[in-house]
Amino acid sequence: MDDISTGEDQSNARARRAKGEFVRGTSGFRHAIGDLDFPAEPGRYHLFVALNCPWCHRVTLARSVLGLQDSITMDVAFPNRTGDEDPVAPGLWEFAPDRIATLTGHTLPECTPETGTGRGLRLTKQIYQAEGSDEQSVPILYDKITQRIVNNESAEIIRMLDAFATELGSTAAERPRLLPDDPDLSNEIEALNALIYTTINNGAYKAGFSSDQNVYAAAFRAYFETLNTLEQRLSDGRPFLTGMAFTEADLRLFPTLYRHDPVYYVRMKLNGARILDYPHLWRWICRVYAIPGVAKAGSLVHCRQGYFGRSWNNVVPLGPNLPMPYPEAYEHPELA
Ligand SMILES: N[C@@H](CCC(=O)N[C@@H](CS)C(=O)NCC(=O)O)C(=O)O
Repeated sequence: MDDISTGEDQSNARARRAKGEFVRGTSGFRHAIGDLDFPAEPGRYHLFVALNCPWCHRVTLARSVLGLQDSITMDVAFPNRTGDEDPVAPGLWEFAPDRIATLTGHTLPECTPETGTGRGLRLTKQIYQAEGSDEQSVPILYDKITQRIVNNESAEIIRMLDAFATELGSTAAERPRLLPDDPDLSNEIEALNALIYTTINNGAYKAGFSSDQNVYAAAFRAYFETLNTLEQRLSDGRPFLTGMAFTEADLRLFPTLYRHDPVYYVRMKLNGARILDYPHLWRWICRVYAIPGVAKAGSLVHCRQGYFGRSWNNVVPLGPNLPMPYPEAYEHPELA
Protein backbone atom coordinates (compact mmCIF):
# COMPACT_ATOMS: atom_id res chain seq x y z
CA MET A 1 0.00 0.00 0.00
CA ASP A 2 1.33 3.49 -0.85
CA ASP A 3 1.75 6.04 1.92
CA ILE A 4 0.14 9.33 0.84
CA SER A 5 3.06 11.46 1.99
CA THR A 6 5.63 9.50 0.06
CA GLY A 7 3.85 7.75 -2.80
CA GLU A 8 6.13 4.80 -2.05
CA ASP A 9 5.14 1.16 -1.75
CA GLN A 10 5.17 0.23 1.97
CA SER A 11 4.14 -3.43 1.53
CA ASN A 12 6.26 -6.20 3.08
CA ALA A 13 8.56 -3.50 4.47
CA ARG A 14 10.06 -5.82 7.07
CA ALA A 15 10.91 -8.59 4.59
CA ARG A 16 12.31 -6.11 2.08
CA ARG A 17 14.50 -4.51 4.74
CA ALA A 18 15.79 -7.96 5.72
CA LYS A 19 16.91 -8.43 2.12
CA GLY A 20 18.95 -5.21 2.19
CA GLU A 21 16.47 -2.72 0.74
CA PHE A 22 16.03 0.70 2.39
CA VAL A 23 12.31 1.18 3.13
CA ARG A 24 11.41 4.40 4.97
CA GLY A 25 8.94 4.15 7.87
CA THR A 26 5.71 6.11 8.10
CA SER A 27 4.97 9.05 10.40
CA GLY A 28 2.40 8.63 13.19
CA PHE A 29 1.18 12.18 13.91
CA ARG A 30 -1.02 13.53 11.15
CA HIS A 31 -3.12 16.32 12.68
CA ALA A 32 -3.30 19.63 10.83
CA ILE A 33 -3.12 23.32 11.61
CA GLY A 34 -6.66 24.48 10.91
CA ASP A 35 -8.19 21.48 12.76
CA LEU A 36 -10.49 22.42 15.66
CA ASP A 37 -7.74 21.65 18.20
CA PHE A 38 -5.00 23.46 16.29
CA PRO A 39 -6.11 26.93 15.15
CA ALA A 40 -3.78 28.96 12.94
CA GLU A 41 -2.35 31.73 15.10
CA PRO A 42 1.06 33.39 15.47
CA GLY A 43 3.38 32.36 18.31
CA ARG A 44 1.60 29.10 19.06
CA TYR A 45 3.60 26.52 17.11
CA HIS A 46 7.13 25.22 17.43
CA LEU A 47 9.44 23.09 15.32
CA PHE A 48 11.98 20.51 16.43
CA VAL A 49 14.53 19.89 13.69
CA ALA A 50 18.04 18.72 12.88
CA LEU A 51 19.74 20.77 10.19
CA ASN A 52 21.45 17.77 8.57
CA CYS A 53 18.09 16.02 8.03
CA PRO A 54 16.80 16.73 4.51
CA TRP A 55 13.16 16.30 5.59
CA CYS A 56 13.69 18.97 8.24
CA HIS A 57 15.37 21.10 5.60
CA ARG A 58 12.09 21.21 3.67
CA VAL A 59 10.40 22.60 6.74
CA THR A 60 13.09 25.15 7.65
CA LEU A 61 13.03 26.32 4.03
CA ALA A 62 9.25 26.75 4.08
CA ARG A 63 9.42 28.59 7.41
CA SER A 64 12.06 30.95 6.03
CA VAL A 65 10.73 31.70 2.54
CA LEU A 66 7.22 32.19 3.96
CA GLY A 67 8.49 34.68 6.57
CA LEU A 68 7.49 32.63 9.62
CA GLN A 69 10.78 32.80 11.55
CA ASP A 70 9.35 35.18 14.15
CA SER A 71 6.03 33.43 14.64
CA ILE A 72 7.07 29.76 14.67
CA THR A 73 9.84 29.07 17.18
CA MET A 74 12.38 26.32 16.55
CA ASP A 75 14.87 24.10 18.38
CA VAL A 76 17.81 22.48 16.61
CA ALA A 77 19.20 19.08 17.64
CA PHE A 78 22.85 18.08 17.36
CA PRO A 79 23.56 16.47 13.96
CA ASN A 80 24.95 13.19 15.38
CA ARG A 81 22.75 10.86 17.41
CA THR A 82 23.60 9.73 20.94
CA GLY A 83 26.46 7.24 21.27
CA ASP A 84 26.82 3.88 23.05
CA GLU A 85 27.66 5.58 26.33
CA ASP A 86 24.27 7.34 26.44
CA PRO A 87 22.34 6.59 29.67
CA VAL A 88 19.06 6.14 27.73
CA ALA A 89 20.10 4.54 24.43
CA PRO A 90 22.37 5.04 21.44
CA GLY A 91 21.08 6.39 18.13
CA LEU A 92 18.75 9.07 19.52
CA TRP A 93 18.37 12.72 18.47
CA GLU A 94 19.44 14.99 21.31
CA PHE A 95 19.40 18.68 22.10
CA ALA A 96 23.00 19.27 23.03
CA PRO A 97 24.23 22.83 22.46
CA ASP A 98 27.39 22.00 24.44
CA ARG A 99 28.39 18.99 22.38
CA ILE A 100 31.60 19.36 20.37
CA ALA A 101 31.50 18.70 16.61
CA THR A 102 34.45 16.57 15.47
CA LEU A 103 34.54 18.54 12.20
CA THR A 104 35.12 21.94 13.79
CA GLY A 105 36.42 21.07 17.29
CA HIS A 106 33.79 23.48 18.66
CA THR A 107 30.15 23.54 19.64
CA LEU A 108 27.72 24.29 16.80
CA PRO A 109 26.16 27.75 17.26
CA GLU A 110 22.83 26.75 15.65
CA CYS A 111 22.25 23.93 18.17
CA THR A 112 19.80 24.76 20.96
CA PRO A 113 18.43 23.28 24.14
CA GLU A 114 14.84 22.03 23.98
CA THR A 115 12.55 25.00 24.64
CA GLY A 116 9.27 23.99 22.97
CA THR A 117 7.75 21.81 25.70
CA GLY A 118 8.85 24.04 28.59
CA ARG A 119 10.41 20.99 30.23
CA GLY A 120 13.92 21.24 28.81
CA LEU A 121 13.92 17.67 27.51
CA ARG A 122 17.17 16.22 26.18
CA LEU A 123 15.84 13.77 23.56
CA THR A 124 13.23 13.99 20.82
CA LYS A 125 12.19 10.53 22.01
CA GLN A 126 10.97 12.09 25.27
CA ILE A 127 8.72 14.48 23.32
CA TYR A 128 7.06 11.48 21.70
CA GLN A 129 6.98 9.44 24.92
CA ALA A 130 4.85 12.15 26.54
CA GLU A 131 2.18 11.12 24.03
CA GLY A 132 2.71 7.38 24.40
CA SER A 133 4.54 7.04 21.08
CA ASP A 134 7.81 5.22 20.52
CA GLU A 135 8.82 7.30 17.49
CA GLN A 136 11.78 9.68 17.65
CA SER A 137 12.00 11.25 14.19
CA VAL A 138 12.44 14.87 13.23
CA PRO A 139 10.90 17.14 12.03
CA ILE A 140 8.14 17.64 14.63
CA LEU A 141 5.51 20.39 14.49
CA TYR A 142 4.46 21.03 18.09
CA ASP A 143 1.62 23.03 19.67
CA LYS A 144 2.92 24.90 22.71
CA ILE A 145 -0.62 25.60 24.02
CA THR A 146 -2.01 22.06 24.14
CA GLN A 147 1.52 20.61 24.48
CA ARG A 148 0.79 18.10 21.74
CA ILE A 149 2.54 17.00 18.59
CA VAL A 150 0.54 18.27 15.63
CA ASN A 151 2.35 16.48 12.83
CA ASN A 152 5.67 14.77 12.09
CA GLU A 153 5.44 14.43 8.32
CA SER A 154 7.41 17.09 6.47
CA ALA A 155 5.34 16.90 3.28
CA GLU A 156 2.24 17.81 5.27
CA ILE A 157 3.90 20.39 7.51
CA ILE A 158 5.11 22.50 4.55
CA ARG A 159 1.58 22.52 3.11
CA MET A 160 0.14 23.78 6.39
CA LEU A 161 2.70 26.57 6.61
CA ASP A 162 1.94 27.57 3.01
CA ALA A 163 -1.85 27.43 3.40
CA PHE A 164 -1.93 29.40 6.68
CA ALA A 165 1.11 31.68 6.28
CA THR A 166 -0.95 34.86 6.82
CA GLU A 167 -2.83 33.58 9.88
CA LEU A 168 0.39 32.18 11.35
CA GLY A 169 1.90 35.66 11.23
CA SER A 170 4.05 35.81 8.11
CA THR A 171 6.25 38.91 8.08
CA ALA A 172 7.41 38.46 4.46
CA ALA A 173 6.75 41.49 2.26
CA GLU A 174 6.64 39.15 -0.71
CA ARG A 175 6.41 35.42 -0.45
CA PRO A 176 5.95 32.50 -2.83
CA ARG A 177 2.77 30.45 -2.98
CA LEU A 178 4.24 26.97 -2.70
CA LEU A 179 1.15 25.11 -3.87
CA PRO A 180 -0.89 27.53 -6.01
CA ASP A 181 -4.66 27.11 -6.40
CA ASP A 182 -4.42 26.64 -10.18
CA PRO A 183 -5.33 22.94 -10.65
CA ASP A 184 -3.13 22.38 -13.72
CA LEU A 185 -0.14 23.83 -11.97
CA SER A 186 -0.76 21.94 -8.75
CA ASN A 187 -1.09 18.68 -10.74
CA GLU A 188 2.23 19.41 -12.40
CA ILE A 189 3.80 20.06 -8.98
CA GLU A 190 2.35 16.81 -7.58
CA ALA A 191 3.76 14.83 -10.50
CA LEU A 192 7.20 16.40 -10.04
CA ASN A 193 7.01 15.78 -6.29
CA ALA A 194 6.34 12.08 -6.84
CA LEU A 195 9.22 11.68 -9.29
CA ILE A 196 11.61 13.72 -7.14
CA TYR A 197 10.65 11.98 -3.90
CA THR A 198 10.99 8.47 -5.27
CA THR A 199 14.16 8.84 -7.29
CA ILE A 200 15.97 11.80 -5.71
CA ASN A 201 14.98 12.61 -2.10
CA ASN A 202 14.38 9.05 -0.97
CA GLY A 203 16.34 7.66 -3.92
CA ALA A 204 19.54 8.99 -2.36
CA TYR A 205 18.80 6.99 0.78
CA LYS A 206 17.95 3.89 -1.25
CA ALA A 207 21.35 4.19 -2.94
CA GLY A 208 23.33 4.98 0.20
CA PHE A 209 21.69 2.71 2.76
CA SER A 210 20.91 -0.43 0.78
CA SER A 211 23.18 -3.41 1.30
CA ASP A 212 22.28 -5.11 -1.98
CA GLN A 213 24.27 -4.27 -5.13
CA ASN A 214 21.25 -4.51 -7.44
CA VAL A 215 19.02 -2.35 -5.25
CA TYR A 216 21.82 0.23 -5.07
CA ALA A 217 22.42 0.10 -8.84
CA ALA A 218 18.72 0.62 -9.61
CA ALA A 219 18.55 3.59 -7.21
CA PHE A 220 21.77 5.06 -8.68
CA ARG A 221 20.40 4.77 -12.24
CA ALA A 222 17.01 6.26 -11.35
CA TYR A 223 18.65 9.16 -9.48
CA PHE A 224 20.81 10.20 -12.43
CA GLU A 225 18.00 9.60 -14.93
CA THR A 226 15.87 12.10 -13.03
CA LEU A 227 18.74 14.59 -12.86
CA ASN A 228 18.92 14.35 -16.67
CA THR A 229 15.16 14.83 -16.97
CA LEU A 230 15.26 17.91 -14.73
CA GLU A 231 18.31 19.33 -16.54
CA GLN A 232 16.35 18.96 -19.77
CA ARG A 233 13.29 20.63 -18.27
CA LEU A 234 15.32 23.67 -17.18
CA SER A 235 17.13 23.91 -20.51
CA ASP A 236 14.40 26.12 -22.03
CA GLY A 237 15.57 28.91 -19.74
CA ARG A 238 12.76 28.73 -17.17
CA PRO A 239 14.05 29.88 -13.79
CA PHE A 240 12.15 27.30 -11.73
CA LEU A 241 10.86 23.77 -12.33
CA THR A 242 7.33 24.77 -13.29
CA GLY A 243 8.11 28.14 -14.85
CA MET A 244 8.59 31.64 -13.50
CA ALA A 245 7.67 31.01 -9.86
CA PHE A 246 9.39 29.07 -7.06
CA THR A 247 7.00 26.34 -5.86
CA GLU A 248 6.87 23.29 -3.62
CA ALA A 249 8.53 21.22 -6.36
CA ASP A 250 11.64 23.44 -6.20
CA LEU A 251 11.54 23.48 -2.42
CA ARG A 252 11.46 19.67 -2.23
CA LEU A 253 14.26 19.21 -4.77
CA PHE A 254 16.61 21.66 -3.08
CA PRO A 255 17.62 19.78 0.13
CA THR A 256 18.92 16.80 -1.86
CA LEU A 257 20.79 18.75 -4.52
CA TYR A 258 22.29 21.03 -1.86
CA ARG A 259 23.79 17.91 -0.22
CA HIS A 260 24.80 16.16 -3.43
CA ASP A 261 28.31 17.45 -4.23
CA PRO A 262 29.66 17.87 -0.69
CA VAL A 263 27.99 14.86 1.00
CA TYR A 264 25.92 12.43 -1.11
CA TYR A 265 28.50 12.02 -3.90
CA VAL A 266 30.67 10.21 -1.36
CA ARG A 267 28.31 9.10 1.41
CA MET A 268 25.44 7.85 -0.74
CA LYS A 269 27.77 6.44 -3.43
CA LEU A 270 26.11 8.79 -5.93
CA ASN A 271 29.38 9.44 -7.72
CA GLY A 272 28.00 9.46 -11.26
CA ALA A 273 28.33 13.24 -11.59
CA ARG A 274 28.26 16.42 -9.53
CA ILE A 275 25.42 18.96 -9.73
CA LEU A 276 28.19 21.28 -10.90
CA ASP A 277 28.39 19.13 -14.06
CA TYR A 278 24.83 20.10 -15.05
CA PRO A 279 24.79 23.76 -16.19
CA HIS A 280 21.03 24.27 -15.83
CA LEU A 281 20.68 22.49 -12.52
CA TRP A 282 23.69 24.41 -11.22
CA ARG A 283 22.18 27.73 -12.18
CA TRP A 284 18.90 26.59 -10.61
CA ILE A 285 20.59 25.68 -7.31
CA CYS A 286 22.34 29.07 -7.23
CA ARG A 287 19.05 30.83 -8.04
CA VAL A 288 17.26 29.06 -5.19
CA TYR A 289 20.19 29.66 -2.82
CA ALA A 290 19.83 33.41 -3.51
CA ILE A 291 16.16 33.55 -2.42
CA PRO A 292 16.01 35.48 0.88
CA GLY A 293 16.02 33.05 3.82
CA VAL A 294 17.25 30.00 1.89
CA ALA A 295 20.96 30.14 2.75
CA LYS A 296 20.18 30.54 6.45
CA ALA A 297 17.65 27.69 6.47
CA GLY A 298 20.38 25.05 6.00
CA SER A 299 23.90 24.29 7.14
CA LEU A 300 26.53 22.24 5.33
CA VAL A 301 28.55 22.05 8.54
CA HIS A 302 25.63 20.20 10.15
CA CYS A 303 25.19 18.04 7.04
CA ARG A 304 28.86 17.08 6.89
CA GLN A 305 29.03 16.43 10.61
CA GLY A 306 25.81 14.42 10.63
CA TYR A 307 26.24 12.07 7.70
CA PHE A 308 29.68 10.72 8.59
CA GLY A 309 29.33 8.88 11.86
CA ARG A 310 30.80 5.77 13.37
CA SER A 311 30.84 3.75 10.16
CA TRP A 312 33.14 6.45 8.76
CA ASN A 313 35.44 6.41 11.83
CA ASN A 314 33.86 9.70 12.90
CA VAL A 315 36.03 11.47 10.35
CA VAL A 316 34.34 13.90 7.97
CA PRO A 317 35.65 14.25 4.37
CA LEU A 318 36.64 17.87 3.78
CA GLY A 319 36.09 18.44 0.05
CA PRO A 320 35.28 19.47 -2.53
CA ASN A 321 37.64 22.44 -2.76
CA LEU A 322 37.76 22.87 -6.52
CA PRO A 323 36.63 24.92 -8.26
CA MET A 324 35.47 26.40 -4.92
CA PRO A 325 34.56 25.26 -1.43
CA TYR A 326 30.87 24.77 -0.64
CA PRO A 327 28.46 26.42 0.13
CA GLU A 328 30.31 29.45 -1.31
CA ALA A 329 30.13 27.75 -4.70
CA TYR A 330 26.32 28.14 -4.60
CA GLU A 331 26.82 31.88 -4.97
CA HIS A 332 28.55 31.40 -8.35
CA PRO A 333 26.14 30.32 -11.09
CA GLU A 334 28.87 30.81 -13.71
CA LEU A 335 30.96 27.90 -12.32
CA ALA A 336 29.06 25.16 -14.18
N1 LIG B 1 8.34 11.07 7.13
C1 LIG B 1 9.29 11.86 7.74
C2 LIG B 1 10.66 11.25 7.63
C3 LIG B 1 11.61 12.00 8.47
C4 LIG B 1 12.88 11.20 8.73
O1 LIG B 1 13.12 10.14 8.14
N2 LIG B 1 13.69 11.75 9.62
C5 LIG B 1 14.89 11.06 10.05
C6 LIG B 1 16.05 12.00 10.13
S1 LIG B 1 16.67 12.47 8.57
C7 LIG B 1 14.63 10.52 11.44
O2 LIG B 1 14.52 11.27 12.39
N3 LIG B 1 14.47 9.20 11.52
C8 LIG B 1 14.16 8.51 12.73
C9 LIG B 1 15.35 8.00 13.45
O3 LIG B 1 16.46 8.33 13.08
O4 LIG B 1 15.20 7.22 14.39
C10 LIG B 1 9.23 13.25 7.14
O5 LIG B 1 9.48 13.43 5.93
O6 LIG B 1 8.93 14.15 7.88
